Amino acid sequence: MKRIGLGARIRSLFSGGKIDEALIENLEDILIEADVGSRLAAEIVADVEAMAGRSADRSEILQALTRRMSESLHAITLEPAPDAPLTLYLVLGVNGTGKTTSCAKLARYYRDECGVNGVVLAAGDTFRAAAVQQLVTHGERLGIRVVQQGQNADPAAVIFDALESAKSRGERLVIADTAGRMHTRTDLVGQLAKIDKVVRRQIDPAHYRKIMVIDSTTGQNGFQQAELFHEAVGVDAAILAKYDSTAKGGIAVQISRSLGIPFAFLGTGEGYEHLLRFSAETYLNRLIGDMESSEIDDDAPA
Ligand SMILES: Nc1nc2c(ncn2[C@@H]2O[C@H](COP(=O)(O)OP(=O)(O)OP(=O)(O)O)[C@@H](O)[C@H]2O)c(=O)[nH]1
Ligand SMILES: [Mg+2]
Repeated sequence: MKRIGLGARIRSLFSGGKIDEALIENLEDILIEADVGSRLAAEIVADVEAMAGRSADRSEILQALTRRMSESLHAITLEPAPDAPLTLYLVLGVNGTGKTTSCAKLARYYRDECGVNGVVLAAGDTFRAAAVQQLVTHGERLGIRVVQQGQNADPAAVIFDALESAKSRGERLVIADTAGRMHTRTDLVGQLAKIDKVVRRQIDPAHYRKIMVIDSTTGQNGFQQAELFHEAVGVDAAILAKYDSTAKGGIAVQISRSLGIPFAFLGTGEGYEHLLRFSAETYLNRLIGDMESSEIDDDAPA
């Protein structure tokens, strides 16, 4: 899949060579369109303007841009501690962001790439029968055990069951899916807080993380989602999903900078292996791209 990256747009902006007021305004617009957020966009542009005074060239401008964005990004490595008997990752977010797919990707990643012995999936989205089935299907394809109690079961009970059975089997990581819920629905977000409260009694908080999945194609709305979930339950880390499907994705900078939520992974496709560990470099390479190439090829190895 090809997309026109920010870098290509910025490159064409500077192709005339002359750095004037119109160009600076255009740069600000491009950054805002990429969901970097108006405040940070203004800061970056102020940097560029300062450089323009001493006739900066294109590569210097890209450097300033990359540096400013990098400074705003927090990355986190999420891995079960080697000495932890059991770790729980609770995956949450609004509807359709990529939670269930991310649960499956995480299960594969921890088993195959981190060598975690005993990874279990918990079907904590009990709102729809199809949601349970979706996770069960992933489990079958991956050869990973899925704990489920069917539709309408209490999600906290499903996760409890997963933790208890994992303990007795000596398994080390439970990844729990949850139902998608609108961030604006306080009752639904409240239910999540309840799950969190119940679960906290069963697992050592040092080995329990809440991971929010943000859909990079939803734009500015992703910021409000993160803000409200963070207020309600405290988000430990985020996954920026569907990063392959947009030339935007600047929302991660805003979320990281304003809310202090670190990013752990990037979702870069629908396949199980389409999960990259988040780093400012990987993220910005894809967002801004290489000034020398006009397109980012998502099929290329990361
Ligand atoms: N291109 C692309 N598609 C993705 C990615 N992650 C998830 N998807 C797709 O997004 C759609 C929704 O994914 P789900 O995992 O079902 O999302 P969800 O958050 O569990 O949805 P609900 O349970 O309905 O709230 C599916 O078609 C996935 O294949 C990604 O990183 N890239
Ligand atoms: Mg789901």
